[in-house]
Amino acid sequence: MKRVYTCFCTDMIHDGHLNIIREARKYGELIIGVLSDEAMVRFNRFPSVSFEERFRMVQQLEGISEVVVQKEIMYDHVIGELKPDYVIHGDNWKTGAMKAIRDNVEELLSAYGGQIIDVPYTYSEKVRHLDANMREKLSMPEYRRKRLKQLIGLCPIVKALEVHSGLTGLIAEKTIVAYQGELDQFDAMWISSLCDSTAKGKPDIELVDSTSRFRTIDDVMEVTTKPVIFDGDTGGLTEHFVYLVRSLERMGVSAVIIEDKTGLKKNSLFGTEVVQTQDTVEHFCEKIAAGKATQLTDEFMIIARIESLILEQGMEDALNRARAYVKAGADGIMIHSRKKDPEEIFQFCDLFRGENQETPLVVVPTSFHSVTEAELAEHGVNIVIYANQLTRSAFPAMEETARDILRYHRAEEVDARLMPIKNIISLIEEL
Ligand code: SPV
Ligand code: MG
Repeated sequence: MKRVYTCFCTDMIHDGHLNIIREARKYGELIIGVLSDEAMVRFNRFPSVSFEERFRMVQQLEGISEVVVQKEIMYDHVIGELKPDYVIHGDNWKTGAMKAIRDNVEELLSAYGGQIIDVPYTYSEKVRHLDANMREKLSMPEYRRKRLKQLIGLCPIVKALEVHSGLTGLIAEKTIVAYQGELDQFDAMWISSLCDSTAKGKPDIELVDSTSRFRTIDDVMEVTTKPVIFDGDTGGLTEHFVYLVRSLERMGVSAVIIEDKTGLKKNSLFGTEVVQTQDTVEHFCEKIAAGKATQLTDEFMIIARIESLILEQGMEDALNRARAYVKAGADGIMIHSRKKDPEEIFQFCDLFRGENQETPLVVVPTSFHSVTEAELAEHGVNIVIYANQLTRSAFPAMEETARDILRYHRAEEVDARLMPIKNIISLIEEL
């Protein structure tokens, strides 16, 4: 009896999967691998049911000889172990990022004469409907809110990308790359005060009011499913912050990060070039505690951002504040720096982790951008935020286009570097 292998990374069984099973059985006995949650979040959507349930769901299918766990996206391990004669898959893996997986399987099978069976992908109305429902579920506040905590538990490091509109939200939601034999995507989205203000042509000084910032969150949430981390600036007055917490929680935001500054807040990347005042430990702790006392769900996170290194107050001050903020109830610590190299960030993380292994650590490597995610994870960082790169890449491109149209009095010269309208339209789905 020949051996056929397929991998399921799905929350529900539909006609497409049943078709694969039917086809596979024509070739031999079928072993199904169920992809781990860790691997699934790297290129697919977040599983809306637990791994155990997904495993049981596959076990209950008829006509299968064995169900195994597939831990990694790439098949090296599982093919090495099972040595299947065939690997069967929907032919949708022939294009896009998933092609990297097919290439990997092809190479592994060719080493011993195994073969791929590509089954035409089932594009039925029912499958489309089930898929849309699943996505809709992931976007609901009660499912989305808790996802950041779930991801911290799953990923070596959670990657958040700055978004400030529906369109940038779609980029964070849909961009998947295959590079050097790995697939990857962003896990979460950061609603930056800097970029949200910049998109409105305003300075980053807590001038854009919360109603307007909520509008941005709503625009993003309407077209995405990934969890949102909100840049809450200083959180404002404690009496106002508690209302902010309630509103964000209700919307399904996963976390708010507030920074320990007071008075007129300026962007941290100005450092000591402008007047910025750090809040007292006591007052900031009161704000954190008030927020924690207000929130209604266990999942919502209030992350305290320490500005001691930005304001050159020293490592000891940063660590003292971290201890105090955690004691006051902070669910995470963001440590910021505007140094070019990550040394002081590493130092803080190592010292903090020496005494606290639990509290999530967040960093924003804008200045110290040479640091890799793997290095950050080694120093105990849980969330990395790419806080402004989308805005900074779009701005010069748009400005150059405007200049060239003025220069040449027509649009031909710029056209070759523009995204075709067709591609923009295909990014945006219609119901
Ligand atoms: C933001 O993105 O608005 C931030 C991060 O607060 S930083 O600009 O580095 O201060
Ligand atoms: Mg900010």
